[in-house]
This record gives sequence, C-alpha cells and structure tokens, in this order.
Amino acid sequence: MIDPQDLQIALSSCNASAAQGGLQAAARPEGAADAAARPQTAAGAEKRPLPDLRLVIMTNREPFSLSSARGSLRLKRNSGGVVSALLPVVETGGGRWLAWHTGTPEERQELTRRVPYLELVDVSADEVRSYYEGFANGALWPLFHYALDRCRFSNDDWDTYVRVNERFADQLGDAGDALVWVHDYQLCLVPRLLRERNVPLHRLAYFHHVPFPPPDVFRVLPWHRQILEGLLGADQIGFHTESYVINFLRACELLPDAQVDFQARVVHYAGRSARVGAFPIGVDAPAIEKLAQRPSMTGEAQAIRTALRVDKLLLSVDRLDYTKGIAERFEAIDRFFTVHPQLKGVVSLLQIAVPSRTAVTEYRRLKKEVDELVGRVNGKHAEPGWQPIHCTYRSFSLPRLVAHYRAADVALVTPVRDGMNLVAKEFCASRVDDDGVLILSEFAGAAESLGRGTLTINPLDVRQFVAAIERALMMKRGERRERMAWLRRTVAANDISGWVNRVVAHATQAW
Ligand code: ADQ
Repeated sequence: MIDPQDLQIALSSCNASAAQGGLQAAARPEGAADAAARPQTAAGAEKRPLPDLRLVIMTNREPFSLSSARGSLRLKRNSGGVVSALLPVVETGGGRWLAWHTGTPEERQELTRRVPYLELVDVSADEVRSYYEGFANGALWPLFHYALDRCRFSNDDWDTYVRVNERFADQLGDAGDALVWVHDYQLCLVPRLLRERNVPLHRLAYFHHVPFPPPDVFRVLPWHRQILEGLLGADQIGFHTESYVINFLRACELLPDAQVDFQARVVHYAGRSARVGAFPIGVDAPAIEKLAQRPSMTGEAQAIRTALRVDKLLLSVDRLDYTKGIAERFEAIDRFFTVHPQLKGVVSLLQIAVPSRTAVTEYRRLKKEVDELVGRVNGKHAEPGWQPIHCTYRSFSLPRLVAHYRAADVALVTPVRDGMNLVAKEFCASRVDDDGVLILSEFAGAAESLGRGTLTINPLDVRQFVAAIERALMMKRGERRERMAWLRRTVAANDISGWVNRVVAHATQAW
C-alpha cells in the first residue's frame, strides 16, 4: 500500500523514502541496475557531413499547407521532425519534393508558386476515400500493426492504390543524379514502378515508418507479393528496428525467386539487389532542449499542474489511434485507483489526444469508445474537485507540448504497437532537469534503444502496468536522475539530423 505522504516525499526530495521491495521489484526492467552506464548509440552517434547530393523526397503528405488569415493565404510548414530535417537538405541541394494534393487548383498554384521545389500530385476526393482511407489506412495500417481483425480488404481500394502510386511514379520524370527517397506505406509500389519506367536517378531509397509484421501476419494481405515486389525496386529499404528488418527479410522468402542473404542484409530479386537496414529515427533534440530551457518554461509547467489541481501528474500524448493503447491505459488507471483509493486526489492522468483520420469509421468509433471509457473510470473514482483522467482532444504547438512534458512526473507511452514513437523521445529531450520517469511499452520501436532507461511493460498486462505506475511514483530521485540522464544522452546522440545523415550516407555508399 502506498501512503500518499510517502509519495509526496518520494517525489519531491533526494532523501525520499522508497517504496518497499515488493512494489519496486514488480516492474523492474531488465538491465535497470546499470541504467547509468554509457549511452547506447547503436546506430552510431557521430554526425557525418551530408554528401553533396540532390535529394528528391516523395511523401504522401505535403510538407506545407495554406491557411487563410485576414483575407490572405498564409504558408504553413506542416509539423513533424521528418519535414523539418529534410527541408533544409532539399532546399540547399537544389532538390525536389513530391507529395499529394487534395486542394483546389488555385491553392495548388499558390503553393507551388511559393515553394518552387514542391511538386504536387493530384488526388481526387474519391481517390482519397479509396486509396488513403480505404487501402492505406483500412488495410495496410492495421496489417502492419498486427491488427488483422481490423483489416478491410477491397479489390477496388487496391486498384486505386495502384493507380495513385502509378501517378506518383509518372510525375517524377527524370531525377538525374539525385537520391530519390520514398516514404512510407502509402507509396510501397513506387520503387518498382520507377524501375519499370527506367526513370533516370542516382539511387533509390525507401523508408518504412511503421512496424513490419512477421511473414505469417503479412501474407494475409491478398496483395503481399505485389507490395514486396514494389519495395524491392529500391536500392535501400530502411526500418526503425532490427526486428522489423528480420521480419521483412523473412517475408521476402515468400517470393519464390527471391534470394535472401540474412548475413549481408541483402535481397536479390528480379535482377536487382536491395540492401535492408535499421535506422532508428530521432527527434530534433537540440530544438526541444532549447524550448525546455526557456526561462518561462518552469512557470508554464507549474501552471499546468495547478490548473489540474494535482500533486503527481501522469501524462500521455498520442494521435487518437487504436494502436496507441489508450483504452488499455485507462483500464490500468481504473485498476490503479481500485487498488490505491488512498491516492485519489493525489495522482491524475492527463491524456492529450489529437484526433486523426476522422473520415475513417474505425477512428470515429474509437473517439466514442475513449469518451465512454473516460466517463466510466471518472464516474467510478472521481471525488469533489478531483478526477482520475483528464482527456483533451486538441493539437498543441511544440512549445506547449514541451511545457506539458516538463509538467509531468511520469510519461505513459504505452502503444499496443508502434513503429518507433516520437513522443517517448520528445519527453526525454524535454527533461532538461534530468527528472521524470518514462513508462514505455515493449511494443514501441523506441523500446529497442531506450528500454534500459525506462520501465518497460506489456500494456496488455494490467497488473504489470499498475505495478510500473506504482514503481514510477515511488522511485527515488537519484534513480530517476540516473535513468533520465542516460535517456537524454541516448536521445541526443540519435537525433533527427543524425538519422537523415545515416540513411543518406548508407544509401549513397558504393557496395
Ligand atoms: P505517428 O503514429 O504519428 O508516427 P509518433 O511517432 O508518436 O506517432 O509521432 C506523433 C507526433 O505527433 C509526435 O511528434 C507528437 O509530438 C505529435 N503529437 C501527438 N499528439 C499531439 C498533439 N495533441 N498536439 C500536437 N502534436 C501532437 C508514425 C509512426 C511512428 C513513428 C513516426 C516517425 O506510427 O511509430 O515514430 O511515424 O517515423
């Protein structure tokens, strides 16, 4: 039983009285004892200067959008580390960026006038429904996240997916001496299509931002061979983790004529060879640290805590997606307060969820489910002036997110499946005070590199989940600092610019 008073002491002082053995042992992660050891910079921390090259980026989403303000159109750079990291390389190297466009012809004209290197691929509203909402997000997204029961396969959607991928490939034209870098599961067919069209280019890379499941799961997709053949048109195929690399190599054995060299990480197929590698993505750690160190930040963080009227703040930040484990997390909170009624009024969870893919039925249903669950847990445990879960469905600016990361005592990053999960890394980069505890799902790609500094859990094991929250809340300040300092160093050593450099250097290397 945790005494609320012990909790206060444990969280606010170096001389904290720790919880007794049972609790501490329950969720102790492997390797925790040497969490202070040197950071693992598995992918190599050193920053190489970018090779002198032209980069052509192909993404589903456009890096800029237009918003109207006071009668005029304003150019807005879309958020996200990948966009911020790649734009300077494209701009300075005389590169190009191809992405879909669903706006009006006037918007298209205005966008390409203001951003000359942006080339927009027209996708109609019907095609968005079929290619993006239907095939990419209704079939491939659940498949790649091992959620077979959520997959919706449709021949018509597949046909539209092929058509839109062809349009991307047709629009590229001559890429000359450029490295062409295709991103993510919406464009899996593009590499092969570019080869079929004999598009002149220097090298062709593809990066997969989501997990890659084992072959038994992947082969359920009726078009799995075409997806593999599509990807194998690339010279380099990148994933976030070693386990996705292995899953992909094993999946390639489903192609009767493919030769898979597990040692060299190379797949020979249809007269070409593709190198496969793990390149764990990072966040813009220097920018986040700078924001976190702003003098106003301590006050902003305190204001967040005061507004929530809570002593100990648990925080989760996610796109509203069934892969993020939001419902499972609320179940754990329900159980936590059932086991620890004495902590009512002391601890709360703030869930920040940004709505996404709202045109997809599955996602609209999820919002309703989450609302109902919050209502049920709060209805069961709330007391006057306090509630266990605060849930807000809003998008925050990066400075505001960083203020929340600074405000939290414990971050719960507990997806049921996630390619990497950038929130885990953003939280660590924000903790310039070397404090705070990260509870991380073993099913997030981030667990492969950050696991040693976190409390790693299976989010479906509610007892283990609750034990991890207990342990996080009772952890001594010394241990928190050791872990967080290690996590911060690890995140800083593998930041977003290092990721770009490593992928580009590997893709352009002679072999
Ligand atoms: P996502 O599934 O979108 O990315 P994640 O990596 O967590 O997941 O990135 C989410 C981003 O959105 C973070 O940068 C976060 O700060 C931001 N965000 C979340 N909630 C927000 C809010 N309320 N307001 C503002 N911003 C918010 C996919 C894969 C991941 C992989 C990335 C990058 O699913 O596994 O890590 O691509 O490769």
